[in-house]
Amino acid sequence: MRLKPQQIEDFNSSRLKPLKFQLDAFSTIHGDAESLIKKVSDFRIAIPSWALGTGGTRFGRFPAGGEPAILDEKLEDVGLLRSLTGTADAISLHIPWDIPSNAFAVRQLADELGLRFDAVNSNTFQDQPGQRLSYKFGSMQHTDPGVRQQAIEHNLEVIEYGRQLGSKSITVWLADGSSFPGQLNFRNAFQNTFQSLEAVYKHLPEDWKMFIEYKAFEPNFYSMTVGDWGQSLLFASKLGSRAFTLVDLGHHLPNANIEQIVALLLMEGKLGGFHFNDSKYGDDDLTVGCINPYQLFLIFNELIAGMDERGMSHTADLGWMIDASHNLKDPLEDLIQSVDAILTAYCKALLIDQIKLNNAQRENDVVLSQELLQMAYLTDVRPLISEARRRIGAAVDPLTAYRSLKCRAELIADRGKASRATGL
Ligand SMILES: [Mn+2]
Repeated sequence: MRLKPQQIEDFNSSRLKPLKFQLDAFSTIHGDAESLIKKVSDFRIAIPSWALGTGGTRFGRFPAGGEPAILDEKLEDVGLLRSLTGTADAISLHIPWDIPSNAFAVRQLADELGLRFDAVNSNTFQDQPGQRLSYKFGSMQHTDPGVRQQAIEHNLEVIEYGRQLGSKSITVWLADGSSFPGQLNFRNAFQNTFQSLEAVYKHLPEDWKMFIEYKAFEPNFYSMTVGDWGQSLLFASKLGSRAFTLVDLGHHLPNANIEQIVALLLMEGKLGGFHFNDSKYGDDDLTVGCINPYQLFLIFNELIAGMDERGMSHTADLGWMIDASHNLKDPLEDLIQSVDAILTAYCKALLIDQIKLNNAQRENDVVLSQELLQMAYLTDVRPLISEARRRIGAAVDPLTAYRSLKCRAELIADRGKASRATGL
């Protein structure tokens, strides 16, 4: 399903008058909003190919109907998100769930839809049909050099697919670890993993980055070989200047101070990518900002301050991706809500007066420091986001547009009620 620019324009037309009124009110109270609107309209987020279908849990799966069953349909869905939001303009492929068997044709379709290819993702956490050796006891950490070599070769194959599509980075997330005390020699597991990562890193194209994603627990419950940002940073530092840590918001132990982690990784020039989602307990993969939007805002405060200090581009210098899984909601509605939450947190964090904050911190004015954050957080930035969207030809209210244009019904009519996404 593809939307015509006219459909978006028609949807927006009746909403422009109240929007203008809200924008004028904002400028009267807060001053000129032009630079904020510009930054929001420039922001871009990638969508993973596995988030377009219902993820389900290990207990059950309840498909939404009209799910994209093949890669072309996944691209079409992200194209739909791009038309509606203007912000979601890239797809992150998971290999082998989404192998681009005809890279030329896939690239052509992406060009037509105005999409980029974000980081490619390798998978050594499952055994695939016909695979020679099993990853049951890990992949890059494995005691058997043959298994490690197989995992290395898979990652090289993923890089090759990505290269054909114009990707510039690979994300490596390993399920490696142990579930029982005594099962694993931690030092050997680390060294084996490092040597395997190094073998992949040596073949990384010059203009590529490698992202090393950590996770505190699951599927292993006693130790994870890349279990936290310290371990990821250790691998990335040993590997070299093109290896970075990737932070997934759901991959920490409860109550971890993620904003502090982000601040320090940025300070060290080692934050490379970011996976957005939200959680109450563990890796819940819920809609971004649905549980703790204030934490998301605090994270963006550190991201912006850290990136500005290093002269980094908010748009291009970190890999932004939504990494969520949808069990109850229409996956596209969930992604629209996630994009909304990200832009809202980003825009609110842009409102923070960093000079005043720095002064208040220097003076140890705890109350004022907190107030400066909360004043920004409590400001309603929705009109700025709508205006940013209008300027890039997107819907001023993407969720309502998605519903009023009856997108899911059309997808079901095109693909059928039983169509199911590959992947999780
Ligand atoms: Mn992730």
